[in-house]
Amino acid sequence: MKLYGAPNPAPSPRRVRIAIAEKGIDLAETPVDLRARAHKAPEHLALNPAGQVPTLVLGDGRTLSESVAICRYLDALHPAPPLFGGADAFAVAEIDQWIRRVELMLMLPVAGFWRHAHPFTASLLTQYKDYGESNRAATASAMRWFDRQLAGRASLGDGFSMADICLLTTVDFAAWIGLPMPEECTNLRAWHTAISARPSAAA
Ligand SMILES: N[C@@H](CCC(=O)N[C@@H](CS)C(=O)NCC(=O)O)C(=O)O
Repeated sequence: MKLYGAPNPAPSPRRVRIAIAEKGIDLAETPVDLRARAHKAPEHLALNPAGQVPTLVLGDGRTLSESVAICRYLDALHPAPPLFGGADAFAVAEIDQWIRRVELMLMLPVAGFWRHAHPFTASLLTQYKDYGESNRAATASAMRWFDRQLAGRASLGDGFSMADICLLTTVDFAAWIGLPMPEECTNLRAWHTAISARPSAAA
């Protein structure tokens, strides 16, 4: 297997590296130079038609190119420790639910700000700055919502899971692009401190 990715602060490849670290899988990442637009080169597009990272290429040439799908595949190959709920039907569904909420409620406005308001992406598309800036408030509002959900909880589901990995990488990327956690998000901050202390978070 070959895993293509990019170093931090890119959040999606980091999800896979954290999952790999949690499971102790021996799989190094081959970096794709995003600044040089290597992810849009024909060789990479042939592996990942979205022109993004991460991308996993199996020994037989089949590919996976969504971070959560890659982690789900690795979880099936290396079930311990389970990151997607293992054999517990409710846990599996609950983790799916949280991952979807992270993607749709938080990652979407973070990505909207990154693409349409951040100077680093200005040369890549026509930016609609008003739309981009509107994602500041949407991101803060989503973080406050997660903060409320995390009251009295150490993880999104019942124990550390892929959902926590998705939230961690999104919150960290948001902070890097200038969308920090609102001051009053004490539950989210406590969760973030605890999850960041796991050795895998250094990935
Ligand atoms: N849904 C994808 C998102 C992947 C993604 O946005 N990757 C970023 C790096 S974190 C990327 O390749 N950006 C370059 C681009 O979209 O052109 C996943 O989770 O795998």
